[in-house]
Amino acid sequence: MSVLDTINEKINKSNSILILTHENPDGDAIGSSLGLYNALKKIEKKSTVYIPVPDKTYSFLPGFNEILMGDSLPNASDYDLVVTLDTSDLNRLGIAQSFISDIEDSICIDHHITNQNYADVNYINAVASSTSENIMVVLASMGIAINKETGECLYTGILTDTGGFRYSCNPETMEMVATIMETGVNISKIYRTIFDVTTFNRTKLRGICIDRLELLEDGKIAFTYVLLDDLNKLELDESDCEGIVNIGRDIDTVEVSIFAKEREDGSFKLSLRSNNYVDISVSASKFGGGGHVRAAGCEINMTLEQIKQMIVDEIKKQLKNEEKTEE
Ligand SMILES: [Mn+2]
Repeated sequence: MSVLDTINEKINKSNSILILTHENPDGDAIGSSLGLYNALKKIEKKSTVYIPVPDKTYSFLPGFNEILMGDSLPNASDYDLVVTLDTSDLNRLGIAQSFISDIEDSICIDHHITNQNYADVNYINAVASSTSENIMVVLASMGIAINKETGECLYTGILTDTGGFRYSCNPETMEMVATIMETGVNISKIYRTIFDVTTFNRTKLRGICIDRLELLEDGKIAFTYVLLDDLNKLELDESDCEGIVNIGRDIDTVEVSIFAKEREDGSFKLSLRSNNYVDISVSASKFGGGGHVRAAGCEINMTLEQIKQMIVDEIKKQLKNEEKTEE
């Protein structure tokens, strides 16, 4: 029996399903969870989504208000199947990880190549743009047609994990979006809600960062920062700094963009991005951080001036090495 057939069978015979996803859930985590939830609702299958702290950005999604939130955990004995989504290893489930052993049956649906296969059945398709895309495949194999509610959730997952269709897209991704559009989902409205709509104070914060933006090394490195004081004055928090690192990254001459953000304890959190040839995860790991080739981060407890000098020196070395290999 194929993995999809086994998933189909387990869901069909289950009486009550608990849907879980990773901590600090992103659009794909919340979108795939609510997408599955709405699809199961349509076939009158009882399910609950539990997310301790769901990002309010996604509160427009159908079913968001029915998410079980906070520290009051669901009762394991109320469920006979747990489905984890977009979660590559058990630790990423945070306080919800005990449900994998406490509930009889488990399914994991994910698209991370690093997935640990910790569930009874694991459907891991790392070629897919998102877990939401994998949910589309699972639903199709179960013969469940996508309705508008499910479509809005899954579209949001695909949209956010592809950075607005900028990367990780396959022809299948676009075909799935076409299927979703046929249900009447307003894709422009969702796109605008997620990527364009902001607040006055967030815009002011970006202004401060643009003002402080510096270019170094013939314009190859961009540097800017946010202080706690800026956030306090504008009544913003760390989450409002999302995307600021891209201001530098989008400049034509820039290869590496650095964004430093002061934290409560006086240390700085650095977001690092590269465009074409620098493996920025190498620099991040030298300062105890990590990440991906084009996006990484680290935390350093020093003054802003010291940090800037250290990180810029390190990136300069890497720029020189990469230039040598380019020749
Ligand atoms: Mn994902």
